[in-house]
Amino acid sequence: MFHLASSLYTQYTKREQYNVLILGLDNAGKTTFLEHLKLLYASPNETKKAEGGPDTTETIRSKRILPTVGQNVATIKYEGTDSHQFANINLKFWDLGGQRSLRSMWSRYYKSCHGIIFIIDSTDTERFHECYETLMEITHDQSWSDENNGFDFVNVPILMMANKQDLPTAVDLISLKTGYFIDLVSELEATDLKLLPVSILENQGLRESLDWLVTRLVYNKANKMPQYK
Ligand code: G3D
Repeated sequence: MFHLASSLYTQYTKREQYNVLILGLDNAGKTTFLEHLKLLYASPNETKKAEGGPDTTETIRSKRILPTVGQNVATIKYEGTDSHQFANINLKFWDLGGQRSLRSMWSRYYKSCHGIIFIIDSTDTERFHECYETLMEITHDQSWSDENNGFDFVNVPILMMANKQDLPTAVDLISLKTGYFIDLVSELEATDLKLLPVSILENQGLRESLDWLVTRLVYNKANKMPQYK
């Protein structure tokens, strides 16, 4: 009886873990994103949920965020805006660094990832084309083919975050979708891709973005099984 109760308890409290890569060019806001998430969501070993809002914006502004050399990893305990939806989910994030020299390492992580967040600096129009090319390389990388019946195309959801929308020089979502990234959006719209406007520094759109991503990760579960912790 004890064993039955114990296994039911374990079954009930077991958490699904999804691995998510945070990619994008250098200076896009990847490290700031991970640091802000750590403030907004509790880690799996903590019980109390951190509160979001202006406080986290102040904290993140006062932090000295250094460019990522190597990798920056953190796990959070996800809690959706509708708390009854998708309980018991951990998200493990990998910020791999965006300098050109580090990008060749990204593909090593594709096989074990369940989703990708690609962050764009919406003010850096000169590098939009580089963003486009980088995303094309990611989505068509050879390493997807091993688990995709030889079809070398991405098989996990991609969330594109158009960051720094708080700045007056930021290009807005409509212009990004219908202008700079029109080819990308039309080429990838049949896949699991979403482009959302955010300000990581100001905590605008972060929870909504994660809600979209988690919905898609769970939807893609049959294709890419989570780990159970
Ligand atoms: P990276 O990890 O992708 O290289 P970082 O990028 O997280 O180091 O961020 C690069 C710079 O962009 C940082 O400024 C950071 O504060 C800023 N940044 C990140 N997100 C936002 C945002 O939403 N709005 C604004 N205005 N700035 C943002 P510094 O000055 O430290 O280089």
